[in-house]
Amino acid sequence: MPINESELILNPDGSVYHLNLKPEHVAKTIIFVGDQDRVEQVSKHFDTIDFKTQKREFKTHTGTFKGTRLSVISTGIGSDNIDIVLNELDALFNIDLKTRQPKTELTRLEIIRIGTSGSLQTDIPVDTFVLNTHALDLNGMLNFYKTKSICDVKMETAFINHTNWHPNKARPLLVKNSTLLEEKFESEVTFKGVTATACGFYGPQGRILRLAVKNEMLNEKMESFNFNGLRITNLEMETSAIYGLSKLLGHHAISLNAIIANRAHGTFSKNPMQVVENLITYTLYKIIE
Ligand code: R1P
Repeated sequence: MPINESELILNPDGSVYHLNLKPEHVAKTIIFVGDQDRVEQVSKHFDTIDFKTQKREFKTHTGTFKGTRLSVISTGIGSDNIDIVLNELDALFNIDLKTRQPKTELTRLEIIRIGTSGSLQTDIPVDTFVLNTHALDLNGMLNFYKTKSICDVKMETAFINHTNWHPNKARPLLVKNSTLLEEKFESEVTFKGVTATACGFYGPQGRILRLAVKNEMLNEKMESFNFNGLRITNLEMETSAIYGLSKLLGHHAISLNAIIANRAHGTFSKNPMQVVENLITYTLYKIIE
């Protein structure tokens, strides 16, 4: 059965609805950044830029870096956007857009997030890099999919008990990165650990300006959580959706974070642009290694 026009929406030129992309516009290795302005910050390093487009917060540049074909796409903020980006990217490769049928031979993409994030640990200071081995979906997005095969139920239960997670909130699902990409991108300069992926920036990450939060202890509980040596290193807003959907769709994914805030110390980087620039260069050279 072909997928209905209402479910897989195409623009008049045949491109996918939100990303404005056709299959030939995208490389199989794709860098995700949150901020649209970070797309240029990455593609300024390319030898060539062969394709550019933008719709809403989704900006894409495709070109080559030292001869390797790459795309860089901005996802905007949040896991709701990741749901759009990953499903539409997968459709470009793994659904025949003419017949609207899934292909039998699937393409596996490599997805690398270059993000910014706040550290929860006193020993992971600002201006460092964190590579996430796992992500804890605190935002509820993955609960809409059948995730049983990809989650670590034991660790989730330990987290629920340790943090007194409210029973009416969506279950925090724990998903893993691609081991292959972890081995490729880790080095002596990367801290490693679990990221917690929140559904907001203030209350959902325990930031109190004028509003009280229900669980004031949540960040401290996350900081002290330890499951067989795995600890929660950082908080951001996309990685669990990237890891979960990539696993379900059969793609490789890794999330690299420039630590620009330290929540335990209450500090913020004096030069966040520089640490992001350093992570971009680090990532590009690791891709071609
Ligand atoms: C919040 O300021 C945004 O920054 C972080 C969070 O995940 C959220 O998207 O990541 P990016 O810098 O990749 O957008």
